[in-house]
Amino acid sequence: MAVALEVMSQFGRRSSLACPVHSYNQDRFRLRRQGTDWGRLNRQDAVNFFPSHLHDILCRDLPGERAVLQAGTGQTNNMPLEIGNGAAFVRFQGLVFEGATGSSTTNVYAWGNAHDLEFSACELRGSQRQGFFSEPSTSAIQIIGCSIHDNGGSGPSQLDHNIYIQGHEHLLANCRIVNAPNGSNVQIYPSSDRMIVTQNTIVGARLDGIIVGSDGGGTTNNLTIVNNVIAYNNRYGISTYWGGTIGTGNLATKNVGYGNTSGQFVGNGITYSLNTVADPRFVDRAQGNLHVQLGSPAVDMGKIEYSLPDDLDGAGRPQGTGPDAGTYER
Ligand SMILES: [Ca+2]
Repeated sequence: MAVALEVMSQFGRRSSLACPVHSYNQDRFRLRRQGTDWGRLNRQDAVNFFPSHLHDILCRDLPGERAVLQAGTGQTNNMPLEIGNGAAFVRFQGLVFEGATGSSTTNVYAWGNAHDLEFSACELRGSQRQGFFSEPSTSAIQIIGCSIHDNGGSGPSQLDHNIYIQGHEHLLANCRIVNAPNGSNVQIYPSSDRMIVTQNTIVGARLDGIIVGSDGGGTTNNLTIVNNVIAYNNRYGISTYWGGTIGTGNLATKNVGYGNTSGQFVGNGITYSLNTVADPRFVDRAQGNLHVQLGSPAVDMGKIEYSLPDDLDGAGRPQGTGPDAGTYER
């Protein structure tokens, strides 16, 4: 798989990219601004451009704008972003990744030894297959405060997921993850270690809210799923599939599960503790408003050790007597 990164602004006239990144697959990286091809950047260009930020690069939208990174067409540039071997300490903020095409594709593809990446306040939408995909060799990827929705639908039945995550020490937090029409919202499989999934609202997958598992030589160990609201998925809230070794050290606690068609918290290889099965009382699920009403079981039930300093709207956490489960604090 390969990529071309094209950057366009929804607002048309200005670029929305504050800086180019340097850590990339340098033979396959391209920036486009208002139809003007900046050409391929090589590593030295980037070093000259940001000499003091060689190992701490921020790639974000400009104030008031929202950059959209789209896939091209064809197998050589079918993913909006590929970030691989040698990429580290890069933060992507406020960007939209959309429209990955092809038979094996994803809006964001992390591979090789890519590590210490951050995606915050981003949106991943409309991929033909996966929304986000990371290989088992990646580590320390943080996906925080993102909206990840409506990815998948063109792959084999049940094999497209909003997030298909593998690797070590990843964090998935404060995200709104909804509508996976051909799979699960989050698939943690088949190989990961020490991942944390906290304070997400996970709704409306064809299959599970979160599925955890193994296959071949890998397995999923030391996973913590905490402070999430997982509701109205069309199979389980959380479930497991162990095609290989059953994982150890996996814990799901302080989550709210409700309305998942086949069951809420099931499967061996995870210790379930102190989860709640009750209606989270979304404000208006039909209209996509997944804030919770007063009296929701999600309110104040979260573990403070896994709570972020603010919610998806930027409101401070915790409000009231404790942090809420899910993406929104009240
Ligand atoms: Ca609260």
